[in-house]
Amino acid sequence: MIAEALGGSGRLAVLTGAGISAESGLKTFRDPGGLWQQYRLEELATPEAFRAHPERVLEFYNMRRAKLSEVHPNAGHVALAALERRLEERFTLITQNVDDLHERAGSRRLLHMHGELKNVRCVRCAAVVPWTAALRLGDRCAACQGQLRPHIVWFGEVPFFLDDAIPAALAGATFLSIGTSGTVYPAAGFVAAVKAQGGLTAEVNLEPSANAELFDLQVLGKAGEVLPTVLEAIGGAQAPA
Ligand code: BV8
Ligand code: ZN
Repeated sequence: MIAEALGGSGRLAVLTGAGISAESGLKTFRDPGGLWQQYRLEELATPEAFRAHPERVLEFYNMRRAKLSEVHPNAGHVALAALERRLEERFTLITQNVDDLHERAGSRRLLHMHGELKNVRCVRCAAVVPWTAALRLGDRCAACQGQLRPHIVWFGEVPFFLDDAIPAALAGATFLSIGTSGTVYPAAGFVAAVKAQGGLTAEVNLEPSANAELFDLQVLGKAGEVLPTVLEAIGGAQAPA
């Protein structure tokens, strides 16, 4: 059983993808009806797209930022926050998601490797600024007057925390992947990195991911239904810190 396997006194690194927010009402990217079936990724989620059609790109992220006020964390987000409170510094949550549902559920040891919808960034001085309204062309950085852009890692850009916090979280840890298709690198390579160090790997996903063969354990099901039981059992099986 996954809980006994993941229990113990070691550290746990969790990677989440769009699947964990699906039951909250946010679209995934690659499932039927997902964002990349409705829109062309190349026209919205690349630096080239922002240079060529800035208004179109800003509108896409404005729409997704506005949607956040209509959704709430689900039982999967809540279960992860509860496990964090139990494991404390032995726990790290790495998310590819740009929504804010993990933090609203109470997660704090959280790394947004692909950025956050609720922040924007200056293209000139890289200052990061909280932003809840629509972002318009002409909205400028208060410090240097540079154009503000979504604080999102687009395809071809380097994700955050790869130099320090993510390798530290993965080193010697057990790895649990939740609700991600395993198609976007470097995140899709984390499971191989953990396995190369001898760590145990598990995934919770609706369907097997593209790199399913790299997981020692697999639980197929909806994150919001599976995680409360599985994570409670993992927390219970952990030795005290
Ligand atoms: C980089 C932000 C260099 C914007 C995103 C060829 C081969 C290999 C790699 C490449 C290649 N060509 C290019 C690359 C690199 C490229 C890449 O991987 N491309 C792929 C597509 C081939 N990667 C990059 O460009 C990255 N940068 O490589 O920099 C570098 C790197 C390291 C060191 C030095 C240099 C940048 C990638 C960041 C891209 N940004 N988006 C936005 O949000 O608008 S990626 C986008 O996909 C999302 O942000 C998301 O984070 C990411 C992953 O998607 P998933 O979360 O997995 O979602 P998906 O829909 O695919 O899957 C959902 C899953 O949930 C499914 O499995 C489904 O079954 C499951 N599910 C559904 N419902 C539920 C559920 N599970 C549980 N419960 C449910 N209820
Ligand atoms: Zn600036």
